[in-house]
Amino acid sequence: MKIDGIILRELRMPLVRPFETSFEVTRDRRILLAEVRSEGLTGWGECTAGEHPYFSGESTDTAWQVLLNELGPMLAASEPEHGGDCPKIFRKVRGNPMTKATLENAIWDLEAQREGLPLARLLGGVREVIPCGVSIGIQKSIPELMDVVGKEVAAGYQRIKLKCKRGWDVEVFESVRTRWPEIMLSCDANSAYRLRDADHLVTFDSFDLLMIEQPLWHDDFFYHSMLQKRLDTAICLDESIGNRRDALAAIEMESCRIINVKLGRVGGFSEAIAVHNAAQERGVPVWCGGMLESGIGRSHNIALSSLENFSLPGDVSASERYWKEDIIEPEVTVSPIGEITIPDVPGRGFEVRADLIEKLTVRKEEIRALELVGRA
Ligand code: OSB
Ligand code: MG
Repeated sequence: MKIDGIILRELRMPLVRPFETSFEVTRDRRILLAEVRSEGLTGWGECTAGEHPYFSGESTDTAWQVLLNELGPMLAASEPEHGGDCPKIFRKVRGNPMTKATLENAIWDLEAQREGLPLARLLGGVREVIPCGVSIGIQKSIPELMDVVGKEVAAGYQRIKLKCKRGWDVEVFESVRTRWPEIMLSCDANSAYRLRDADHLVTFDSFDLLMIEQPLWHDDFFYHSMLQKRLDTAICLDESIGNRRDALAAIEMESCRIINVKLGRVGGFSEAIAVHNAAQERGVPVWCGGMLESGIGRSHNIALSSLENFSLPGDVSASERYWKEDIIEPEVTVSPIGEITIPDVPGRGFEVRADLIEKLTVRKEEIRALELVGRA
């Protein structure tokens, strides 16, 4: 397909409530979207980089720069037939997976429209509905957390994940477990602990957690494998898994028993499918992580979650948990039994709300293919 134009936008979107992790508090999202035009169709991609380079080395600003000056020109000068052609097109650029995913996913989004296929089917997805969980940020107090958990359990979510850190862990798990002995419960430390905390982490075993997500360093396999030997609870790796090779290494080293697949973190749909397949072949279940996405990234996460080995509930939840108004139509909704139905229409299955997107845009750069080629 010939690329007729690429438009970058930054949207300012306030979250309906702040989201606190072990490393930051997010109130307002700076959402970076790429709109890729080709032969009368428009594909959309969302960059999942954070406002600051804290979760990974990428941020909204680094992504903007790399899209504008490097990846955009490369894509415009190429004629990709498939989303899967993108990793080769971007090969010269090292790192920057969330930035690459922005464009690659837009091409898959385009391809699904061109082929008249639901994006989920183009990716090889087999599920008609996906199981959903929620990721609950660190709260001001345990009573406030209990209210939030109560609401999400009542809404039907199948798995509750609690963000944790030193000082917000065992006491919190104890309270939630005592009140809800039966729910599927997990925690996510976002690298808040060190190996010297191993004795403390072993005490997490008494709360029947489905998993402990990324307890140690963001780029580590080795120390996680040492920790996993001491834990009954499964470790799930998020930050550490950047691609298929990482997944293979982590599985081989027994650094984890579960993998969180994030579409941006692994560089787009091609690598996400590769991680999924590698894990599936080795009997390791995966689930789809979230990065506080707008409806565009969310719709892509939903499509990805339709693959067979996404057998555990993901952090893919309803639009209303994040936004007063989402930028897609219809918004993402979750059924009373905690499921999202995979759209059975061509493309991503959620229309973009162009007027709302325009209204929320704080920065926009439109570049035509020719100019882009000149810059390459
Ligand atoms: O580690 O999963 C994470 C959000 C920002 C950065 C890292 C993480 C998260 C989440 C949010 O847990 C999940 C969601 O989108 O609801
Ligand atoms: Mg995580």
